[in-house]
Amino acid sequence: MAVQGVRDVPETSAAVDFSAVDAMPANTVVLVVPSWVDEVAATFEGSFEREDGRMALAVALSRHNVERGGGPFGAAVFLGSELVAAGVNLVLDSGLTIAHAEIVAMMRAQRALIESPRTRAGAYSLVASTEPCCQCFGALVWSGIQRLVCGANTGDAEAIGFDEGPKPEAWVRSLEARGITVTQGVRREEACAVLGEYVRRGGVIYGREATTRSRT
Ligand code: AZG
Ligand code: ZN
Repeated sequence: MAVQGVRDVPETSAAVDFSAVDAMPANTVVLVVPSWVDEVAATFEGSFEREDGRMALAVALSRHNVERGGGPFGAAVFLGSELVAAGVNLVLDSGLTIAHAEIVAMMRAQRALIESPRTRAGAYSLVASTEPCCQCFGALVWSGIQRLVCGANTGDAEAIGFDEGPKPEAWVRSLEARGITVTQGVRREEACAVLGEYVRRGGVIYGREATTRSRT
């Protein structure tokens, strides 16, 4: 694994307190979601009644993450119009290459449901500022989520240098065959603007060379 001093990434490190993580025993894996993520979601001025409004939150999360030196991706899990969990890409903060925005949102949603099970039935949706990479595509299949809503597309992420991995060419059809509906291109321009802003700021394009935060 290539080692990158992620703590040197501007702004991100200052915004995150790693002391709790560093105090954890080596047989634990901890993903700390910065408190601003839930603050952004809680103070978001917009309606989640429509898909478009739910995507506005995912894109806003991605934008805030870029402003804090994180990767240009945001996601959220909804039950109907109710926000269950918000996520941003935390690869650079955590040194964990799986910490994509969609994974963070899905893991947080699953944890929220363990802690307070929803009695209301309904379809869960994952709203992602960019279409899922191969990893998040796989995780989505096992999640029980029934709707995927995407902003920017895979080509948009790859155009700025991200490697989104080997997804099946007919990935949308393969999700739909498993009962997961897919909507693409919602607020794509805004989501792409965040990808562009990441490049403009000289953001790190991490990928197959694993990104590891050292304990310093
Ligand atoms: C990514 N693609 C998506 N959709 N989300 C993330 O968090 C990513 N990180 N790298 N590629
Ligand atoms: Zn991913």
